[in-house]
Order: sequence, then C-alpha cells, then structure tokens
Amino acid sequence: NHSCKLLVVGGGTGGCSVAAKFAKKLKKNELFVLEPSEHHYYQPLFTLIGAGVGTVKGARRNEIEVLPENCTWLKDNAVEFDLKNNQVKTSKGDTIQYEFLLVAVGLETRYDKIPGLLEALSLPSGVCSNYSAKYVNKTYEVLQNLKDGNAIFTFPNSPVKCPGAPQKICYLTEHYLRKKGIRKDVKITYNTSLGVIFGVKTYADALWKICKERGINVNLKTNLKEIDVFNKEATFENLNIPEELTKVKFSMLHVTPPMCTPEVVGNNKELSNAEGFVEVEKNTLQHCRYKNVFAIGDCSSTPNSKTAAAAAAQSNVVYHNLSAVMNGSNLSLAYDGYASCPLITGYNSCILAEFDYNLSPLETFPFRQDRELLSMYLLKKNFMPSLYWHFMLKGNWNGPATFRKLMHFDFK
Ligand code: FAD
Ligand code: UQ1
Repeated sequence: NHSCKLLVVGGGTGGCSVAAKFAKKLKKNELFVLEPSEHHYYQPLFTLIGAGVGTVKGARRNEIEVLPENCTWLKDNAVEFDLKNNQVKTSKGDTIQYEFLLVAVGLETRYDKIPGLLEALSLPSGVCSNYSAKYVNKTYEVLQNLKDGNAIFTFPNSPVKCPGAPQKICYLTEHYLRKKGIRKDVKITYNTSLGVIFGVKTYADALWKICKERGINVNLKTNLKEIDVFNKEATFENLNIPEELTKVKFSMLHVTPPMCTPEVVGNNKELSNAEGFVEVEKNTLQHCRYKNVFAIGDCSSTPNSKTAAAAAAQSNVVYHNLSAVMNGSNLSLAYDGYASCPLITGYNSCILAEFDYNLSPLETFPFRQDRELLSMYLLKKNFMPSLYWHFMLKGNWNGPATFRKLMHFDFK
C-alpha cells in the first residue's frame, strides 16, 4: 500500500505532460503515476501510418522513457476510485492514498460493440482501422490491395478522439488511388453518424468542397451497425429513421469504432457524469464536487474536441489550478476549449483546424488556415512528433496560444 501527495492515473498524453510539470516541484515519493502499459504511443501518427507514411515503431516509446525520472511509476491499473476516502485501488490489490488526484485515463476503443467487427479485423476481409496500434498496419495493406468496388469510411455514434481522423484516411485513400491511376475504379463513401461533416463552419465548407471536387460521397446520420465478413457486406442504420437499415458490399471498410471512457471511470457516479466522463468545471478543469480532483484529456467532461492539442492547452491550466489548490490560493487559469485538428486531405496537403468552445476559429498563423496547405502537412508530419516527444511530454508545451498572440501582434 502506498500514499502520495499527487496521484496521476493514466500515463498517456495528458498524464505524462502534467506529471512532467509536477516532477519539477515535488519529490519522487510524492508524485505517483499509475499506468499499466509497457508502451506509450503518439496516436496522431496513426493516420499517416495507415496511409503508408511512417511506422508503428516510430510512434512508440517505452513508458519508462516518457515518464519523468522524478516520479514513482506503478505499473498497474486503477480498478476503483473512492473519492470520499481519497483512495484508488489497483488490480494487483494495492490501495493508494492520495492528497490530490488527476484522472487522465483517456478513451477506450470498443471494437467489440459492432457485431462482426473483431472477426473482420482479424481476417483478410478488407476491414481495417487506424484507431489502434494493433490494426493500423492493416489499413495500408488493404489500401495497397484495393482495386475496385466500394471503399467506405465510418464515424461511430459515440464521442471519439480526434473527430477529424475518420475522414482524413478517406482523403488519403482518394489521393492514393489517383496517384495509382485507378481512382475511377473505386467508389468512395464517408458515412458519418454526425449531422455535419465537421463542427466548425469555415472548415466544414472547405471539406464539403473537397468531397464534391474529388467525387467522395458523404452520408450524414449514417451509422455502422454490423459487418458480415463472409459476404463482405456492411449494415448501416439511418439515425433519423432508426428502423431503416441499408446493406452495402465493400472492398475496403475503414472503421472508427465506438469509444467510451474506461469502465472504472464511467461507472463511478461520484466521479463521472451520466455519459461516463469525469465531471469537471469546463474552464478550471477542477472536479465539480471534489476540489482535490482534476481531469485532463479525452476522459474529461469538457465539451471540447478530444485531441492531444487540447490536452496540451489543458496541461497548463491543470498545473496552475492544481498548484493553487495545493497552496490554498485561488484558481488562476481558465481553459478556453482550444482544440486543433490537422485535417490531412492528401499526401501533401492539410487544413489545420483550430477552434475553441464556441466553435469559433482560433488560428495560430497570420494567414487563412481554412484551405489545403503543404506547410500544414509538413507541420503535422515532421514538426509535431518532435514537439510532442521533446516538449509536450517534458511539460514544456502548453499549446500554441503564446505563439498565436505573437503572430497576431496581439499583446493583450
Ligand atoms: P491517452 O493518451 O489515450 O492516455 C490514456 C492512458 O490511460 C493510457 O496510457 C492508458 O493505458 C491509461 N489507462 C486507461 N485506463 C487506465 C486505468 N484503469 N488505470 C490506469 N491507467 C489507465 N490529436 C491531435 O491533437 N492531433 C491529431 O492529429 C490527432 N490524431 C489522432 C489520430 C488517431 C487515429 C487517434 C487514435 C488519435 C488522434 N489524436 C490526435 C488524439 C490524441 O491522441 C488524444 O486526444 C490524446 O492522446 C488524449 O490524451 P489522454 O491523456 O486523454 O489519453
Ligand atoms: C498541438 O499543440 C498538438 O499537441 C502537441 C498537436 O497534437 C499532435 C497538434 O496536432 C497540433 C496541430 C497542435 C497545435 C500546434 C501548432 C504549432 C499550431
């Protein structure tokens, strides 16, 4: 059994970033990180890996390398949060007593929720998914073997991390086929459960234009229900008319699976809201009932787009506000909902969407970003990974806000 000052549950993007900041202040035995995985993945690279650019190995580090040296790593799972008693229980039977808690457990992919999907992913079926290190290589195999028929891309009826990623691979596939000279042989369709192509109007307009120009069919309110592996057939429901089902044959089916927070968080009604997200105040990131508890990243109830870029901006707010609670002073920083989504639209183009809680663009660069740019593709592919490993995970990247203010000569 253990006791510590700050317990961080989850050593992913958000957990590592905040742990790195506190590692500069606290002692090794005061700062605990609870994380079961041997490896840490830079998930934003998965989109490119699925399209044959980069490798899974390149997106992976050993967990021990990404955690700050000055913390105590418990390689174990949280199985129970007891907020009244400031305790977390682990799967190995340990109890960790904390003074302050940061929940950073992310979102889980639930491939099991779609009948036929797990089987289809494990067979040479044309079914693939960028959303897991386990399956992402299959996407490029399927892409290379694609010759004709239907290529279908899905967006589930659940919250997801990186809501742009389900369509990025669709654009990459379109470009791949064009380069190979077989674009006209394949019908490309993007089926999304959402009622919009993207939540921010200016980027949505740009994306609709791209789909029109490149002959990509888009169906809104269309949700993948089931896969028949044997017949290579997918069943979709019309979310406006739930009893209306359509069966479609496919050669390629890229699935973005339903997602939810890990059960241990989602089922705990003291910790989480009805949707299973850790219930924090959306600007301070402090828990609504337990003032010594904060959340960061994909598992939090904040209504921003769930991205690593959002977690970067949140990491600074969590650090300052949690420090304030530790010192008994007032919470000093507010998160504005900043999120960013590099919408890759081809092998050398990207629309860098950046926006806030109001779904108003909040762009870093002093030029219009609602268009396809090579520079943004290079930023995403070459610059972001280094920024992530060398700055963000070391606690030294709080998102581009400072840079944005400089670029816009806005010194308010
Ligand atoms: P994670 O980084 O997922 O970490 C959660 C951690 O919690 C994991 O290490 C997990 O093992 C651990 N954990 C889970 N349960 C427990 C438990 N019970 N006990 C202890 N530990 C637990 N973001 C961008 O900004 N730009 C992009 O271009 C982009 N593209 C993406 C493309 C894809 C295909 C995917 C999958 C994601 C993409 N993202 C992108 C999103 C980004 O990766 C996530 O938003 C980010 O990693 C969230 O960080 P997190 O700390 O909340 O969760
Ligand atoms: C960002 O800060 C970030 O977190 C490290 C990402 O995640 C990988 C991003 O994709 C982007 C675009 C940003 C925003 C950074 C700049 C320089 C605009």
